Amino acid sequence: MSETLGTLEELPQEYRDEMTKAGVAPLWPMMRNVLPHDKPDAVSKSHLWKYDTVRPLLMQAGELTPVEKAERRVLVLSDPGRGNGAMQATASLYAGLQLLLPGETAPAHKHTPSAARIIVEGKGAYTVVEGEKLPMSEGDLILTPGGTWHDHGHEGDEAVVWLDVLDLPLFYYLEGSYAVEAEIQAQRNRPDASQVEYRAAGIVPARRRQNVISKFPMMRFPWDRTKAALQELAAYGGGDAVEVDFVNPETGESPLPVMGFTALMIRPGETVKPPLRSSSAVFHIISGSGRTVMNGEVMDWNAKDTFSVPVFAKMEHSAGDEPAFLIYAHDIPLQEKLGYYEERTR
Ligand code: 1HN
Repeated sequence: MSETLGTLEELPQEYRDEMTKAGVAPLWPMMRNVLPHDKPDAVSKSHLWKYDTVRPLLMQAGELTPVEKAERRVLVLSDPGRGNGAMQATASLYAGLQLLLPGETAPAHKHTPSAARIIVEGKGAYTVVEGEKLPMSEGDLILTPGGTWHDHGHEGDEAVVWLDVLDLPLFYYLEGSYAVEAEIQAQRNRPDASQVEYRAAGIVPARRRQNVISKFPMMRFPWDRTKAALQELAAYGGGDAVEVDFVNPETGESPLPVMGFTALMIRPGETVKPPLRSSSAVFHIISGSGRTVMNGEVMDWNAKDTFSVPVFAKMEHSAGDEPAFLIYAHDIPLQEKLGYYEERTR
C-alpha cells in the first residue's frame, strides 16, 4: 500500500493542459477522495431540527403560499454538510415537513422514489395510495412505494403536519427521478389494509392459489399498535434496546426496497448505545424528551423534533423522566442488497 500518492501539482503544466484537452485526468491524485482508508468520509453533518423553530415557518408558508402554488407545501430539512437548499438530510435520505390545511388537497402524482410519512400533529388528513384511503393520526407511519399514485386530502379542522422521508437522493443521483401527474384518485369505500387484511400480527389472508399478493400489502402502520408492541417488549423482552422493525406482513422483509423503518423506546435511566452502522438515518421523536450524544456533540430533543445521522456515527441516546418513543428511517435494506451493510462494535 502506498502511503503518499502523487499530486497534480507534481506534474508538468504542459502535460496537465494536454490531459485537459484530451478530456482525461489522472486517478492517483484523486484516489483517496473516492476511496478513503478504513471508513467513508461522510459529507453529511448531523443536525437537530427543533419543531418549535420550524413550525412557525411552516405555518407562515400556509399563509404565504396556497397549496395550489406549491403542490406539496414542504420545508426541506437540508443537510448542513451540503448547505442550505440541499435536497437531502443524509447521503441517501431526503426529509421535509409538510403542511396541509383543512379543506386542502394535494393533487395525485406518482414518481420513481418511494416516500414514507410520519404524522407529526393534527387530525383529519389522509393520503390515498392506489385508491386506498390511509387516515393520518399522530405517530402513524404511512408508505407510498415508488410508482404508486398518491394524493392528500384533509377533512378535519386543524393544521396537519407530517414528516416526509424519501429515497430521492439516490434516484436523483442515478438520473432516475421523475413524476407523472394526474387528477385526484377515486377512493375505495373500505378501511385500509391495516384494519382489514393485516388487523392482527401473525395473521394474513389465507394463501389461495388465485391470490395475487401485492408487493406493498400494508401501507399504514398505526402508532397505537407500534407503541403497545414497544411497551410489551420493554416489560417482558430481553435486556437489549427496545426496538421494533416495520415489515411487510407477507414476507417479513423491509416494506420498501431502499428504506427501512424502526421504532425505538428509550426507558428513563437507560442509555442506548447502538453499534456504529454503515447506514445513515433520520430520527423523529414521537413523544417524550431526551438527549443524543452524537460524535461528541450533545443534542437535547423533545417530542416532534427530527435529527439526522450520518454514516458510522457514534451515538448514545437517553430519555428524560418519561419513556421516549422515536421512529427512524434508514437505508439498511439498500445497503444489504448492495452487500455492504456493516455494524462495528464501539
Ligand atoms: C412528494 O411527492 C411528496 O407526495 C412530498 O407528499 C415530498 C419531496 C420530493 C419529491 C416528491 C408528497 C416530496 C415529494
